[in-house]
Amino acid sequence: MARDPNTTASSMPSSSELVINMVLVGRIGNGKSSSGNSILGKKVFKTKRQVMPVTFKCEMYSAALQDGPTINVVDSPGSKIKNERMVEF
Ligand SMILES: Nc1nc2c(ncn2[C@@H]2O[C@H](COP(=O)(O)OP(=O)(O)OP(=O)(O)O)[C@@H](O)[C@H]2O)c(=O)[nH]1
Ligand SMILES: [Mg+2]
Repeated sequence: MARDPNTTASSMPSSSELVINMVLVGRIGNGKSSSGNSILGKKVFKTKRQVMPVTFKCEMYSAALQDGPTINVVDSPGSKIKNERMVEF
């Protein structure tokens, strides 16, 4: 994305003021919750190796990286359909 040439460095947020929001979506058991734990650097989302779904409702946890952005991660229940078909909706 092109940056506004009138934007000065002083008006840009520092990395510690940045907030990154992400939502994890995908098929059941494809590692959404595990990925969320890795991204946040802590084990907050429940993960399990099983065929049946593990996550049944959306949950959000956050982490503030030292001198870095705040990251909000929303984990979601898995889809029963293939990812390729999700983009058709
Ligand atoms: N080998 C391997 N295993 C993974 C990876 N990511 C997750 N797993 C394993 O896959 C299993 C399911 O991971 P979850 O993170 O619970 O998957 P999920 O997408 O949250 O599952 P649901 O909540 O049921 O939709 C766990 O036993 C994880 O340890 C990966 O990148 N590689
Ligand atoms: Mg899960």
